[in-house]
Amino acid sequence: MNSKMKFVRSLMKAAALANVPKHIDHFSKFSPSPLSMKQFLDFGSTNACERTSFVFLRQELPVRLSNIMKEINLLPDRLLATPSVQMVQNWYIQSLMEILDFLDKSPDDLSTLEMFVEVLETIRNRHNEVVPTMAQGVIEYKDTFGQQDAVTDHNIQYFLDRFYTSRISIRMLINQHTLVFNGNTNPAHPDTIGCIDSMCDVTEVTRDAYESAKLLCEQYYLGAPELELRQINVNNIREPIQISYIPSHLYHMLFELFKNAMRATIENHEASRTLPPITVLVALGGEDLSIKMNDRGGGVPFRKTERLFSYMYSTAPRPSIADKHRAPLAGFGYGLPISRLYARYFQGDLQLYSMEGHGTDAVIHLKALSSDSVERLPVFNKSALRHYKLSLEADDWCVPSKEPLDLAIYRTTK
Ligand code: W6P
Repeated sequence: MNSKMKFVRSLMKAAALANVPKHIDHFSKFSPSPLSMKQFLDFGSTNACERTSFVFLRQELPVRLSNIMKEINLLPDRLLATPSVQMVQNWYIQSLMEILDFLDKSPDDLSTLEMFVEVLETIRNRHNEVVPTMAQGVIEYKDTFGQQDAVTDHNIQYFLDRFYTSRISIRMLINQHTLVFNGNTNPAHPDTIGCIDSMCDVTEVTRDAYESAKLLCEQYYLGAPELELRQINVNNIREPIQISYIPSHLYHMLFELFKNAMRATIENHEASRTLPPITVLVALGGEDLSIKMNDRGGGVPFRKTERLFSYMYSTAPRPSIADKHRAPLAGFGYGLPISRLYARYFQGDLQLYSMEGHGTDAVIHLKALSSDSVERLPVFNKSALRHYKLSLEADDWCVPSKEPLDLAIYRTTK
């Protein structure tokens, strides 16, 4: 490329960049359209139409991107200005522009559809490191402005829960389109459409996740607790428990829970020669599929359980390379909060019930029926805006005093 062409290119890029805020304003006026499991499956089944999927995505992806970009812009300046958050914001701008390029292209050109798949793959790769990069931004913020206060913690929690949910949903759309229309079906799993398995065997995924966590656990400690797995299928005792679900999401959640349960069990039984097993119960009812994982790892004080899901509390500097062999099996990462987002993404949830002195129950609730499995998506609207504009009100509960009671205060008024 000669220098004149380079100059013209840079002018064009600057012009495109200048228009980005207008596009964000336009597309953020639309609400994201949540898809049901059935709609995902239909997009990828025999009557799948790449053209239809393309036309849907070139609108829906800018809508989801723009909705969350509005919220990024509302972050406190001190966080927004960190190099990490700036980098993430630039990835979003770049990706939005690349999709907008398709708005004036004909869906009937095969080359358009081919290029679109390539661009989606580029975008997916560009955003691979968003989670650790945002975590780095939170660290930079904490380093500069000191440790957590309740208001900042609440606001960061609110934003990151929505931001990561949006990211999960955008990656889901990209994965479905690229997997379904790249023509490679997986012969080992005839029931999978893209990354969804319409016959996802929950017990099988549970065993897989246990085995991987066990291998990791055995690398750090001398052994690992055994697994005791039971299942209850109300509809038919003998039938395997299968639902329409994304096996990789389920695996992610279970792997995270197993690591935590194993670490707690081992660290709580260092003095004894035997380890209590981790017990898992999978129950399928008419509406819910629930997975309860119990450990006897001594539990967590009730006061501290909320922290296990806090992005602010759980961001510690990543272990350096030199420390890698000593990196703990679990804890201090975004594993738990993000696992809960995966569960909530299709209208489920993930909850912890801990009894200090005994152990912990971790429960994943999922929808048993694909008709109930619908994406749960953040939308940027007045109500969301209020969350960012309003810095939390002053606390309206008394602070217990640790000072000895001074009766003189009763003679003063408010
Ligand atoms: C603990 C802490 C924890 C978190 C998540 C899952 C299981 C456990 N057990 O002690």
